[in-house]
Amino acid sequence: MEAFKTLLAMLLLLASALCSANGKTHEHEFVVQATKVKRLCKTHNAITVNGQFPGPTLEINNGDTLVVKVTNKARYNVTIHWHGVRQMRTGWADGPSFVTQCPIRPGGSYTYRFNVEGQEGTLWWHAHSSWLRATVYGALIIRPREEESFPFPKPKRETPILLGEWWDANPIDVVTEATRTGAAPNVSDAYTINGQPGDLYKCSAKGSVIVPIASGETNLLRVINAALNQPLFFTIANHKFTVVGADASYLKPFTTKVILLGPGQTTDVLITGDQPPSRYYLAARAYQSAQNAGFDNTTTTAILEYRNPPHSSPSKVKPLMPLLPAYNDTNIVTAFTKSLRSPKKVEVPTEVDESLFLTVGLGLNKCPPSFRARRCQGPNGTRFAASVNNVSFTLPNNISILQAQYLGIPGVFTTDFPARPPVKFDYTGNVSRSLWQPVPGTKAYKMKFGSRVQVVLQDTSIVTPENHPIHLHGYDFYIVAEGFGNFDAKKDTSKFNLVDPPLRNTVAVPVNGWAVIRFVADNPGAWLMHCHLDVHITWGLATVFLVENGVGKLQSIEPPPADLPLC
Ligand SMILES: *[C@@H]1O[C@H](CO)[C@@H](O)[C@H](O)[C@H]1NC(C)=O
Ligand SMILES: *[C@@H]1O[C@H](CO)[C@@H](O)[C@H](O)[C@H]1NC(C)=O
Ligand SMILES: *[C@@H]1O[C@H](CO)[C@@H](O)[C@H](O)[C@H]1NC(C)=O
Ligand SMILES: *[C@@H]1O[C@H](CO)[C@@H](O)[C@H](O)[C@H]1NC(C)=O
Ligand SMILES: *[C@@H]1O[C@H](CO)[C@@H](O)[C@H](O)[C@H]1NC(C)=O
Ligand SMILES: *[C@@H]1O[C@H](CO)[C@@H](O)[C@H](O)[C@H]1NC(C)=O
Ligand SMILES: *[C@@H]1O[C@H](CO)[C@@H](O)[C@H](O)[C@H]1NC(C)=O
Ligand SMILES: *[C@@H]1O[C@H](CO)[C@@H](O)[C@H](O)[C@H]1NC(C)=O
Ligand SMILES: [Cu+2]
Repeated sequence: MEAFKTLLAMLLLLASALCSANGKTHEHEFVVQATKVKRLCKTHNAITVNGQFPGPTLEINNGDTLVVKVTNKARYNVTIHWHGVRQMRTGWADGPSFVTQCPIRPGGSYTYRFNVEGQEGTLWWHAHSSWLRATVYGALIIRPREEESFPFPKPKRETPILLGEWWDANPIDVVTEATRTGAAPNVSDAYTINGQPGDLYKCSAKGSVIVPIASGETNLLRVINAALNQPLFFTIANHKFTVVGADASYLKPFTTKVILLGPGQTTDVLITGDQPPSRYYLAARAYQSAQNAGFDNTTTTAILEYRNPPHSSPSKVKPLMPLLPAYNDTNIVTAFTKSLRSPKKVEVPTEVDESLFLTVGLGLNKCPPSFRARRCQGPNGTRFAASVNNVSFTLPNNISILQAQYLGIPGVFTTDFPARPPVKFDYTGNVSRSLWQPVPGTKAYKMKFGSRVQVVLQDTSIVTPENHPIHLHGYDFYIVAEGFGNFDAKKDTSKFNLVDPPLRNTVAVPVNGWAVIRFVADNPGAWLMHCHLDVHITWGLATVFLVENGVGKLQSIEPPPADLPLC
């Protein structure tokens, strides 16, 4: 029997290898381990991949297959998510713990196998278990197929720019403390560029990241917001960006001085060495839309340094600092977001089979009678919560949702997730206190294969309005409209861009506003949709779309890999 199973697994492997015979296969080993990392004058035992921080950059071409064996030598459960990869029929390789797999336990391993097809640009990978992604992340670069080229002049150099968030503490302790007290977690102590805080922080100048450029050349920066909890503005002194892509889809190029990335989002920009040869800071700092909430108000920098051969670098010059938008400059965010367009007319579903209206926002739970006061240190003795349509999502802890769905195991989740808010109210107004307490649940929303789906994501002002970066696993979607206040189908539908909207995997829902996305449910599986501020997913701002198998030959999820971790 075992031998038969092994044979079957090998045959399946062979079959999937043949299916993706167009591209190359890249094999990698990731060892998740504690590594000494010195930042802000102190040495921490950070969890890293292969001892690198940030982790290894994966470089592939469109159409290639990735095979990554992850071995867990750390003391925490871990999983890896390939952020933005569509995972067509390979949901077992998506990674969110207890959604598509049980975690890889300390000492265990799991091999993620998947093909990347029809996506070009910059994605990334990160841990999807507790707050491990604070230090477990890296870039995933997808270049055009070998016989094809970029839809812009070939850049002279390409540099990944990973924006991160650093705690002068163990991030797992930070989230554990918040879960215990019910209060907001401690804010970070630094932002980082490629793992380094830069010149404006104590003990950090020596490690400052240098981004080389030469006069006249045009280079590609692949900017990734890997921060846990903070949307970030990013800019360079005296230079302009030409935005050419986001979330591994190309955009109609436009120029701007500053870009905004919510956690999870990527943006590809071209920069040209058209300034006097010198040194210029690249800088990132917070866009903070929540009111009365503490945030990390520091600025991370790297240095754009002109290196014009045969002369050596002007390394002694003090770099020029750019102006950054004010932390609350929502107008800049709106102007930037409105500039994003697909390069040409795209196929957006014009009819809709599934129409969902989802409120996304925070909540406060009353202190349960059995809890001591020290466990209710949220505002006025409450505990922080968050929800989608008033359901505060709780993960299973003994099986993944995908396994339960695949094997037909009942009692793990229910499929009664509401397609609209259970109570209608003035979402962005002065919301009555009686509406502030969401209800915990593991509820999923089922949809038929091939459904044309529209989701209205509506921010609420409960506790505070806030810009929420909402990420959908397994899909890219078109953002057909965004606005402020309450979405009004009568008034707003006529403004939808069904011609050239941007295609993304994460939408930054405007603070006290809404966004409308559309996609075709052509990928069967269990797909997490959640706020990519880790503090909010910790509080329950998530739900799961269960996309059923279709009837066609390539419309069913593949069988689970033999080494899928079990609980
Ligand atoms: C959070 O911040 C408080 C106040 O600075 C500090 O006492 C506490 O140790 C911090 N918690 C963690 C887990 O670092
Ligand atoms: C953020 O820090 C700057 C100094 O870098 C200060 O001027 C500003 O008041 C701070 N803003 C907030 C909201 O803390
Ligand atoms: C931004 O915050 C400053 C104070 O830090 C305040 O004066 C200003 O009015 C705020 N701007 C907006 C648009 O809220
Ligand atoms: C806490 O209570 C005070 C006094 O009743 C009130 O003014 C404040 O709005 C409350 N804060 C929250 C977040 O509920
Ligand atoms: C998992 O746990 C739930 C609730 O804790 C329980 O009802 C269910 O039977 C368990 N399922 C499995 C497969 O162990
Ligand atoms: C919000 O409504 C409450 C009553 O529900 C009222 O006491 C409060 O003053 C209102 N706040 C504002 C800013 O209108
Ligand atoms: C959420 O559900 C709880 C419990 O039924 C209720 O008290 C609360 O008003 C609901 N809130 C919203 C926004 O629907
Ligand atoms: C690690 O995962 C296992 C399931 O595989 C689970 O039972 C255990 O509680 C997890 N440990 C932690 C610390 O979350
Ligand atoms: Cu959020």
